[in-house]
Amino acid sequence: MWTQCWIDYSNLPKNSQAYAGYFSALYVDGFKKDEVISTAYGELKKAAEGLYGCTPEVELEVPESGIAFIRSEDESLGKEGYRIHVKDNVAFIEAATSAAVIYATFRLLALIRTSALTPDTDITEVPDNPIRMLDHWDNMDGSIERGYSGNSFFFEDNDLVINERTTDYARLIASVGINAVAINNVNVKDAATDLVNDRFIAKVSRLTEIFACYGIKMFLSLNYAMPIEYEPASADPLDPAVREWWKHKMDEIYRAVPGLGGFLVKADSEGRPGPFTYGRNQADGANMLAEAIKPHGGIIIWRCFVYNCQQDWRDLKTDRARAGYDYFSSLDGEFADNVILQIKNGPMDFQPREPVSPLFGGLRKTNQILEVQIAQEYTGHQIDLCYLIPWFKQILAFETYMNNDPESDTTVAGIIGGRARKGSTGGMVAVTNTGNDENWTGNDLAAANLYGFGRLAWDTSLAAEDIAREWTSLTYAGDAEKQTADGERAGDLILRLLMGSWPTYEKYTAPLGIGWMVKVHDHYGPSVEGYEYDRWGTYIRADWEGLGVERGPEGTGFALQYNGPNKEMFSDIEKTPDELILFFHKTKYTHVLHSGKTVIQHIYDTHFEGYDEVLKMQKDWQKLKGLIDERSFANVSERFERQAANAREWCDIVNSYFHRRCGIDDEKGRTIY
Ligand code: GCW
Repeated sequence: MWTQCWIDYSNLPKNSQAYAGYFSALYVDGFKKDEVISTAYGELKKAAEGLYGCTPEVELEVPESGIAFIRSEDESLGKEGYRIHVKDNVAFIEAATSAAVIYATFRLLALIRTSALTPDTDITEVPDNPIRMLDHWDNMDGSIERGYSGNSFFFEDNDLVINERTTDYARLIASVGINAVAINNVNVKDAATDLVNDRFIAKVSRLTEIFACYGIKMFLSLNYAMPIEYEPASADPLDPAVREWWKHKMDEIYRAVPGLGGFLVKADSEGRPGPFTYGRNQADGANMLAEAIKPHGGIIIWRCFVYNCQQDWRDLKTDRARAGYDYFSSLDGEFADNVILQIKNGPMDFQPREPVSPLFGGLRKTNQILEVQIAQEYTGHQIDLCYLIPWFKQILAFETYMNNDPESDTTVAGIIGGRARKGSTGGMVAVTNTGNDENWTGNDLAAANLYGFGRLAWDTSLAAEDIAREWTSLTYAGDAEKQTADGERAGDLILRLLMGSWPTYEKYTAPLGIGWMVKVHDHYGPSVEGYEYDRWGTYIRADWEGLGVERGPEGTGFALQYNGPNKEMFSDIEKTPDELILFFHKTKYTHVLHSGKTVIQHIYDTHFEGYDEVLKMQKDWQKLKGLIDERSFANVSERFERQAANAREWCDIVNSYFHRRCGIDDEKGRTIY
């Protein structure tokens, strides 16, 4: 069996009796009784049974106490927004669509379970992002690319799996406002190509229906090269035969799966085929598919993760960081309306710290989705604790200076939320951290990233700390209120660990924005020069004098891809923020940072501190013994043990590598192994 994470209703919240009355009746007005409304009712029933052992009666009039779903004509709520308010003993959910009722129901239950619903509650929430999506990198053999929580629950032995867990998953992600999911790896290989063929299409269709009950659109990753295997024997996007083939294919797919949201495409990247093979550009490829899918109302999500992965070490001009902008910025405005470009948060690849991709603010006439990764590929494989929401908040807040219009919101959040340009659309997607482990996310605490991503994508103004507090209260419920021996609330302790975890992780791993000092391919544990000597060349350029890649005007020129003040800031080593200095500049070990420390002393200090902080987290967690659920306690204890060993290794290897490289001693005289 598997856990229910933050929507487990077996644990009564504080003051819970005060809310019992809401679960006595449900009244529905103005909605057709479709499967989505039934799902919302089902959820209320589940909660009522779990929390109070009762079943809400469906009544034909507004009950004296209970919950009421009311269809609203208020246009400002849009398709997904809702109002929750309390009058007398009734909690009202007003919304224009049944999908919005689902989101509101989960919200209402969260308010109740955290004792936050009061007689004065009156909240209206409309999501900031039109698309709030999770991408699975699940393969059909059941493995997951960059998966750290078991195998896929969608696929096994080259077949689709549909069972109770599928529904539980839909429920879990709908509860935090997710409205789209792509179920298969963007590297579409072998049997996965057949997801759109007769072999699997009926099961694909059933899956879309399960998600649809929760208001979620399902997507598939598509094999761009598919027509090569058929009559056109080509994937040239401008070849009429190929275009025809796709039109027929899309007709056929949508006949069988009318509810499909569309397709996600990785082309011309890391060995995947794409339009470049035929001398065409990325817009040619995306627009061909967009045209074919248009009659069916689907969308094409086209990834911008296109770069040359075999750069020669002697080549100082080619720069992987430049690639996205180089390939896509000149195509701005050429993509069809039903194409959305999916852009990774940074110009490289989900490092613990990177600058924001200059495509945000570089593209002015193109729909954009921000892609982040909650699968902890470079942030500790869900062994190490790394609550990523504070990092995502910084990315969203980045001012791109896209235009000079003071009226438009040109932060990343504004661009993807469609507020920077009239008529644009977009959103946020995370490469998901889920698998078939009992607790879904490997480390119990990694579920805070799944929860947090959904909540943040819904409301980008939420504080990372508030999200973590909410998650902690919902997950540990009554236990969160207990006190440790030294008088700290258990929930506060967990919150403290979450909030400190990303800064700690950054400290003991790759400093000052350099990234990439990980073991090659596997990406867990340190290997300072691993990628320096790999065919998959991604360089840190360390020598006896300093380290970092020069990306200013004298170097690769990457810094020049930014607008106005950002371009100036990143071009100048003196103005570049400390945390990104090695990303942008080849920097001497003796260079004095804004913090007042030299680069080398910063490296020593942060690595020692980071390791110490992990030991402290591990010790703090032990204070929860006997206070929280035993399974969860043991799960995280075991993870902390491994994290401590990992942090020790990082600290020793990084410090000794740089000590030997530069010969400068630690000011504090600590032993460096
Ligand atoms: O982060 C890198 C991963 C690859 C992944 C690729 C991508 C799915 O190391 O495993 O492939 O990015 O985003 O396409």
